[in-house]
Amino acid sequence: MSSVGIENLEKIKRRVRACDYITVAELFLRDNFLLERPLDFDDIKPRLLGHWGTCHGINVAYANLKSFYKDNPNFMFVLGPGHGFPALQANLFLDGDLLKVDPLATNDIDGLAYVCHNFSWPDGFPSHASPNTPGIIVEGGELGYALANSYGVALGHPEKTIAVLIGDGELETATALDSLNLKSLLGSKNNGTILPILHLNGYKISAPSIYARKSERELNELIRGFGFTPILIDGDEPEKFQEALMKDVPSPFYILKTEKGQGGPTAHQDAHQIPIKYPMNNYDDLDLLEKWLESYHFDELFDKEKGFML
Ligand SMILES: Cc1ncc(C[n+]2csc(CCOP(=O)(O)OP(=O)(O)O)c2C)c(N)n1
Ligand SMILES: [Mg+2]
Repeated sequence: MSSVGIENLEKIKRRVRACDYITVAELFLRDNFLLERPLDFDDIKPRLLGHWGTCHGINVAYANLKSFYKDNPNFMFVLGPGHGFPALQANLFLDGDLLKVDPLATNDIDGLAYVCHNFSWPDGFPSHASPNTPGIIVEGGELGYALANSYGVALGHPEKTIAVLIGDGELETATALDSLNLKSLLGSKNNGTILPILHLNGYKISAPSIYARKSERELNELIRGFGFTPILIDGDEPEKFQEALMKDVPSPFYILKTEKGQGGPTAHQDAHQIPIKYPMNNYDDLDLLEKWLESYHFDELFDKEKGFML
């Protein structure tokens, strides 16, 4: 029997579904954000530019951490793979954090339309996390700095807990890999707690990541060598994630294993950026996108006037 309440687990799942839907809507849609009529070519952005593959894992991590740490002011989430901005933006919108700095991001259909239409759009939001993103300390685009920046923020702040999501491709950068040594240098009671989460989705752009090709034992030994205790979260079941967060071990290092592009129409190596190429002028692609969006049943999660129902 799980010690995590069923109600909480359901809430986490609904939140992930909502954020996955918004992520896909940001990437593809310029109109018809609630699918109130059949999708048309005119509803699709003419130029599709963004990254899907990393986003489901980000939504899973965000929802689980938010549920566990609630609104603890000393907790912080740092995202390494800033190309996953549509997922980050979906979460900031859902929590009302975007609204605090942007009065147009209201919790209703107008706010949803604003967030989705303007993602990766001229004079709108960029495609990657940027200095305009509320709460940002790591700009998207250049991988590798998330861990080092987080250790910097935690320096002299023992009250802080910072969860840092690192891509498995990102961990191949010299910066990210060597930042694991900061555990020996700065992992003291005078500084805050760093919780690294390796997002083991198997791939970097289209090639397999080195860490995903290591055996579980080999990867665990590597992590132990840096002074951390590896904790595998195999799959995106919130029950497993919550139980992992509850584990009382020194210096945990979570390994979140998901499928790259999970929930989308293509797997792994084809899921990195835009997994459906021509929904703006090809009926098969348009149909595929419509089915993908419908699979989240967003109408159960969002009301036009009242906003999120989670
Ligand atoms: C320092 C650096 N090198 C290369 C890139 C180009 N790049 C963008 S995304 C990406 C793949 C990242 O893979 P991973 O960290 O595994 O993220 P995910 O699989 O979740 O997309 C790469 C290499 C970059 N952004 N920064
Ligand atoms: Mg990866």
